[in-house]
Amino acid sequence: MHLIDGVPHQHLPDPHQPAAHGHGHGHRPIRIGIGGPVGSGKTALVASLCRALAGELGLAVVTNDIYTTEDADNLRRAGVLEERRIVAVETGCCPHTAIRDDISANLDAVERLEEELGDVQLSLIESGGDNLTAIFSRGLVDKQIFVLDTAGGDDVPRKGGPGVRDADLLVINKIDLAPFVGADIELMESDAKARRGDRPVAMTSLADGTAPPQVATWIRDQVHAWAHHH
Ligand SMILES: Nc1nc2c(ncn2[C@@H]2O[C@H](COP(=O)(O)OP(=O)(O)OP(=O)(O)O)[C@@H](O)[C@H]2O)c(=O)[nH]1
Ligand SMILES: [Mg+2]
Repeated sequence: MHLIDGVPHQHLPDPHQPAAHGHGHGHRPIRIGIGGPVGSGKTALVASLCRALAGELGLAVVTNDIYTTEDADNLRRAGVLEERRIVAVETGCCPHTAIRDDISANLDAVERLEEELGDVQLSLIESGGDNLTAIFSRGLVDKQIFVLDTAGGDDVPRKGGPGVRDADLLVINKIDLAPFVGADIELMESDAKARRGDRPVAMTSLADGTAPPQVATWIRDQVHAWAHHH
């Protein structure tokens, strides 16, 4: 049992879509997860992407909070996307459980939203803020972004961990704050790149609400590649 927008919800199999969960079925939209530590800028990134992409792509957004629907409320209040395109999953448990171990609440929410809206080309799923080891199950998302920030300490990329190392895109956010917190952003970028092989790193500031162009471009590329191959 979990809550979707505050309403108790039991996970029941849908008789019309027996094997609809996870990978490999039909022409569903690409699902991109956004994870990372508490306060790194996940919701700010989602908001900026909605501003940049809502005019060109059918969007759906699922947010995860442990006890509240705050992130979804913030996005609705910001008016970055039609309210009906945003759903909150309230898991009542550790954020990583809901995106990695027991993904049923999130799968229910995203499948339901995609079905209701009918025009979705990109679903964004924001994890609750967690620690450096929290990554999404590949049964829930097709690609994932991990968001760090300079204020969390410039040694974090060096410490590595699955998010830093394996996320399809690593975002190092709040570069505008680096001078105030004594963070060396060149060091953060080079440490991150050293752990990631060819996988991309984006250095960003979301302070003015504008989507970082390299992130928006990366998202567009993923959406187009997905549409092309499915
Ligand atoms: N200066 C500055 N502030 C930022 C930036 N990105 C986000 N913030 C602020 O940092 C705070 C946390 O941002 P959120 O987007 O809520 O972070 P989050 O990762 O969604 O947080 P949780 O969902 O609680 O884990 C907010 O007050 C944002 O306005 C940035 O690039 N620069
Ligand atoms: Mg958030």
